Amino acid sequence: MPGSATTAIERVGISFEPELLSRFDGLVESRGYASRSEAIRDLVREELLRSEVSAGIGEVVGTLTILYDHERGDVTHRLLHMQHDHHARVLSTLHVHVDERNCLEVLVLRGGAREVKRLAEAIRAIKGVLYGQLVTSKPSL
Ligand code: NI
Repeated sequence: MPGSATTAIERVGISFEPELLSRFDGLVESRGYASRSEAIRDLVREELLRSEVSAGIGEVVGTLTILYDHERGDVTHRLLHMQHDHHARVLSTLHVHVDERNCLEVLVLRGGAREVKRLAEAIRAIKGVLYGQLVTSKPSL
């Protein structure tokens, strides 16, 4: 990448039981990794991310996908107010009218890991929201 600093690489040795290594090699091949190292690095990043997000550490970016029945109670009104109350964390929304009653919405969120998780839980808990799934990442890994 132009302008980016050269990243130093440190080598480590990892011991595997043959059975575990064989299964891991199967995963490396099925996912199309060029090397075991690249696969291990991705797994480590993923686990660090999961651990830090679940501990509420740092800033996250992510999406909350929800499905709701817009005919149910005042769900549309509540969703709108919730998003305006947290306008600094809701960067964008995509709304699709799935059928006569159901709406699919994808919210792009950014903020502290704990706050984003709480906001997602609060939205998920609104009566009429039938499904909600939060996917988060760090702004950089
Ligand atoms: Ni709709």
